[in-house]
Formats: sequence, structure tokens, C-alpha cells
Amino acid sequence: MSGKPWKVTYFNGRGRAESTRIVLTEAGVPFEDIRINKEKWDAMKESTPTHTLPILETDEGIVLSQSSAILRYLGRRFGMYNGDVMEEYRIDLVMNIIDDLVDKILIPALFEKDPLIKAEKMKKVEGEDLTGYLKLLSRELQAGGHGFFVGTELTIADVKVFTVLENMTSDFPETMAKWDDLREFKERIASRPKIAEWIKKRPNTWF
Ligand SMILES: N[C@@H](CCC(=O)N[C@@H](CS)C(=O)NCC(=O)O)C(=O)O
Repeated sequence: MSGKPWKVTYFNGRGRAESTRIVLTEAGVPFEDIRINKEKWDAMKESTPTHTLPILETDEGIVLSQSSAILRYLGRRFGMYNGDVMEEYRIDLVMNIIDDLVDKILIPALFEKDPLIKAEKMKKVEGEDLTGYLKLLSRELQAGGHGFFVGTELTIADVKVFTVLENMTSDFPETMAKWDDLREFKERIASRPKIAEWIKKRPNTWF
């Protein structure tokens, strides 16, 4: 490592940056947790690699973009994207299930600006859309077989699922309470010592 400070830049939320923050935390890598407002973002957007947040500046001073690509980069560097071809496929599969859930189901409902339409959308998510995804996640967790989605150690897939389960537990508590295996998984990840310490000290934000 060349020793430049790692920097995670995102808005003031967990959102798509939290999995990067948690992977760095679990790897024992200190990082600057930079949280910016819309004004600052508008001023820097064009200079970022894909004009989106989060971005990660590495210890080599390289700026990386796209949350899943960032996770794979960190996973390869810190041993959380390991395994044979099939295991890497299954890590990708779980991460893509989460991307679909976030992009197609959660974001359109949670970030709806009209309160009446938002209430309708949230009802539909909870009543119809979530179940299929939770079934898929539960099936993949069982397929992992060792308390992780893939293999016997924490991978970037576990971290990505964990961050979304955190959000869903506060947004849809009644539905999430029915999924013992996913709840236990979330609690197990949250109680890993470095992650537990991070959760205690991170800013308390609504997303
Ligand atoms: N596929 C991208 C999506 C990134 C994305 O949509 N980021 C949002 C914040 S969650 C953003 O940059 N919004 C501000 C903008 O688009 O100007 C990723 O996973 O990083």
C-alpha cells in the first residue's frame, strides 16, 4: 500500500455507500468518511468517473466509481471476493438480486416525493413486491449453508445484503419480522466486533 488516505464520498446517508464503509471497516482499513450536500455535489459531479456517488479514493489516489464495482475491487484486495468460478458467480448473483430490489422496488417507493403516492407505493411494496425478493434471499442464504451467502467467510455479498436488510428492517418492520433467517443473519453481521463498533459511531441518518 502506498499509504494515501482512503476516502469514501457520498451524501449524508448509508445508502449505496454503506457497504463500502463496512467492507473497509471489516478489513481494518481506516478511511475518511466524507459526506457532502447537494450544492457540493453539483459542483463536483462532472469531475467524477461516472457522475454518480458513491466514489472511493484509494490508497493509490485512484478514484473509483459504481458501488458494486467498488465492492469487487475491495473484495479482491481484502479477501472478501474469493473462491472458485461458481462461488464468484454466486457472490455476483446475490449482489445483482440486491441491485434489482433497490433499483426497481425500494428507491421508487422510498424517494417518491408526493406523500399520497408514496403511501400507495409503500403499501404495494410491502404487500406484494418484497416477498418474492425475500424468498430469493432466504433461498440463497440456505444454499450458502454456513451462515453466509457464499462459502464460510464474510464476502462482499453478505455486506451488501446486510446494508439493505438494515434499511428494510426500519422501513418494513412487520414484514421483516417474519423472516427469522434473514433477521438472524443481519444480527450476526451487526455483531461482528469491528462492524458493531462502526454502527455505534457512524452518523444516525434516515437512509
Ligand atoms: N449504479 C450506481 C448508482 C449510483 C447512483 O444512482 N447514485 C446516486 C445516489 S444513491 C447519485 O449519484 N445521485 C446524484 C445524481 O445522480 O446526480 C452505483 O451503484 O453506484
